[in-house]
Amino acid sequence: MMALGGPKPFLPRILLRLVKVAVLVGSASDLEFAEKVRTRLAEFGVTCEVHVASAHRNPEKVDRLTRDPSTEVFIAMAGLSAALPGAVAARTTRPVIGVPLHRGIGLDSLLSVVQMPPGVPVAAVGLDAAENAALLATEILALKYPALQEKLERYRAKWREEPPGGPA
Ligand code: AIR
Repeated sequence: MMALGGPKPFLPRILLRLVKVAVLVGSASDLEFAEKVRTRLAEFGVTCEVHVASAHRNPEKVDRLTRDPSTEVFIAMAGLSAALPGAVAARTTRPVIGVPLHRGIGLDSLLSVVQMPPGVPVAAVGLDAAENAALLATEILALKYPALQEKLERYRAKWREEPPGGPA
């Protein structure tokens, strides 16, 4: 909540477009979930880059992407043995949001993302919860870009009035 009477948060649209979220998916077959993230972030004026980079099939690419100093938040998604969020978290101290995808039995990817060892956290959302990942990324970015905080407040207020399944 913004302090009453405090300075008006202001960030020109053009600058918000420079805010960088990197979305990594383990396979091209996961791209529909990356598009859900892109769509939700776009509602807040935040852009993202999407990359197909598997922790097991393209570890060098994962390595290169995590070294990009301009990325502020990572969202990593994979199904089956979903090592990708953890592999990203192992290489950066910037926030990593992990989305386990329900491609096998579900528990496989869920536990792979949630059960990180001490010292290497991943902020795990639910199975296939791409939209929550986008919202969480926006909340993290809002700590640095106050204009996003206002947008989040408006989004939440609207959501209370019109929940996705219709009025309660
Ligand atoms: N995957 C790819 N490399 C490592 C893992 N865990 C995951 C992908 C995808 C699933 O394996 O994230 O959800 C199946 O990939 P594909 O390419 O066979 O469709």
